[in-house]
Amino acid sequence: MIEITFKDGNKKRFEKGITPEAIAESISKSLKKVCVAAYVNGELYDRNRPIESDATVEIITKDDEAAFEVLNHSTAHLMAQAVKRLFSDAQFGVGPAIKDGFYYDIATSHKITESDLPKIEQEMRRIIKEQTDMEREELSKEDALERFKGDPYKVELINDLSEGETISVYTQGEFVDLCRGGHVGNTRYIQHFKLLSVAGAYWRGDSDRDMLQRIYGTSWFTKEDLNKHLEILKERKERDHRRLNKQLKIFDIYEESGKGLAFWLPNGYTIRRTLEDYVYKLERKAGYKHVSTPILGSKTLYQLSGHWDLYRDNMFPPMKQDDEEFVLRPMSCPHHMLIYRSELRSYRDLPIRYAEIVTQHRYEASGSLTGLERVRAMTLTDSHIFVRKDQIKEEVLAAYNLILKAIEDLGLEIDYVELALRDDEKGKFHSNDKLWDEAEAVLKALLDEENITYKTMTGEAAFYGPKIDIQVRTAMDHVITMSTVQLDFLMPERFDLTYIGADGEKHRPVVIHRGLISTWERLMSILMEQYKGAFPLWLAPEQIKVIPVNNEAHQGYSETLNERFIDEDLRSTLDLREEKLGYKIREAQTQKIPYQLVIGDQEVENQTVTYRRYGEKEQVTIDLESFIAMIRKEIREKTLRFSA
Ligand code: TSB
Ligand code: ZN
Repeated sequence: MIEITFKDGNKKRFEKGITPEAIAESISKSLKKVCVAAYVNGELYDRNRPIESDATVEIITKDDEAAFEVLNHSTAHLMAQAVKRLFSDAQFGVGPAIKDGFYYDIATSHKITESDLPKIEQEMRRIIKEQTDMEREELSKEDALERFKGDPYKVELINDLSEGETISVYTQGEFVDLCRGGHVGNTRYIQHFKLLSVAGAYWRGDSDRDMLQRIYGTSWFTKEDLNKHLEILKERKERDHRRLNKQLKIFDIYEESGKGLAFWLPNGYTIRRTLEDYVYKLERKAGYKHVSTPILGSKTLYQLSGHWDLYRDNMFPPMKQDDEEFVLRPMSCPHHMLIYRSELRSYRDLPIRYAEIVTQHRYEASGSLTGLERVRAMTLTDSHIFVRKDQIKEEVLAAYNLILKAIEDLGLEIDYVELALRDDEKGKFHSNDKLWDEAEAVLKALLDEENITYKTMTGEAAFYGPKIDIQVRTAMDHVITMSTVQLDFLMPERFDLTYIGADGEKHRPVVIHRGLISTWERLMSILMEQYKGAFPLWLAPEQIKVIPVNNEAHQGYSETLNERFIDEDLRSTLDLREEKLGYKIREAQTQKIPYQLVIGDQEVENQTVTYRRYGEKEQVTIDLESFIAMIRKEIREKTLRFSA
């Protein structure tokens, strides 16, 4: 007999070899029904794995997060078995459970496409009907290597296991897989799943190694949960900026020109220029001075700043010319340090706020590139603010509040605020502990004093200092950084920046790095997803479309209107194509143009306009001057209309 201790401290004796499922049954029939697996002394056990000695046991039921993982991981195995039956040369990499499902990486000569997925699902259902047990077995390293010989991926995984680690394999029918567990115990427990997509994935994420084929799927305990999840996925897909872009034509990325290098198309570039004007104005009001600095910098500049040592992985390699080496800048901070250093500064000059809309390049892993959200060439709404220590708090707060104002004007939603600190990973952060401790303490105290709710993340700081990041959630459920305020005690040291204090002595300033509303690229992806293309009037690439009912009769007045709107700095176009009126109106509708004007006899005669606002049904006729006044007001106030 063995003694089992439960979470609540209760103890009970059982036969040696009792399984979690049998323990659950001994408590109640209904617990057995929802028992998926168990933690036995903290280790994940399958429901059918015998317990051999005294232990604490916590039953995992369907509602626990761990159960979802067990189910999805089991479904990955089931899928692998089905794939192996269909494509007999298939070999397998790793197949973990992930946030909303699972994937498995597969090597096979068959090019797997989405059209294969129903076939694989069908084979999976066949295996479910076979009600195959998933049985665990523990092996020595030699036996494991013997079992998987001829399977290079599994052999590599086995060889990488540390000494003394238990090696377990799971057998279900003819299919054997190296796996830590846990599993659901029998294929019949897998019912409500769907295979979702196929992608390429390098073996162990290393672009120098084999490219495998990855199938993604998702598995749930009830049909309702599965359907609910599929509905969410569908909505996400529809809101994905890469998909919306097909209609909106904001940007494009061409294989021939390079991955992660976005081109701005007319619609996108119009929005970008509008945003540029907006940012310059906002910053002028807040006391920033605008500068412009070169995109190329000498390698020595980046050695001095610390980027070369601590940020090189994110930089494109240097270019050699004559005796000099240059890099494409990944950041503009060093340039702004030089401007600061070029003059003698007094304590009375501070704060000095240099702002620049900076084009920069970063080497991002090709697998991480996502439309406009993560690119390799980007233009950042950047600033470096040089302050005395006694000005840190005020200036960080001012920067933070300016960010909030911009986010509000843009109608965006913040997911949360993050305080990003360093951890002890080598080669990622500068090594002066004293400077780190001071900078981290200042930011933390500031957030606490201001009652700003935030999450702390270690290991996410910049190499030069801690940051406050403002995070948003994308359609694909990625959390990404939109805005940032960073405290830097390092670069002022490395550049030997000083100012003359009231005491006549030299002092060291502190630098605040501030990203206002991210890069144009990332911001545009966020705006597209937020508005699904129905941009508020002030941002809309085309604000007014003038459509004459009849070209011959109404062209003159329509042209007058269009020119007048353009003179008023409104983005208006005239549709004189030989198309049917209904067609033109529908097209303006699908392009989500905020104001569609239909001009006929009445309008010409009365010098009025008849408009329909995007997303609204009724048509309104008003005189021209009132229309212009209304539009200008809507632009000035940056009115948000959630009519997407
Ligand atoms: C704020 N030196 C600071 C600057 O002064 C800096 O560069 N900080 S950063 O590294 O955090 O980047 C600033 C912002 O750029 C990020 O907050 C993020 O919004 C945006 N960004 C970073 N990488 C990418 C990328 N690959 N694609 C698009 N935008 C990016
Ligand atoms: Zn910077």
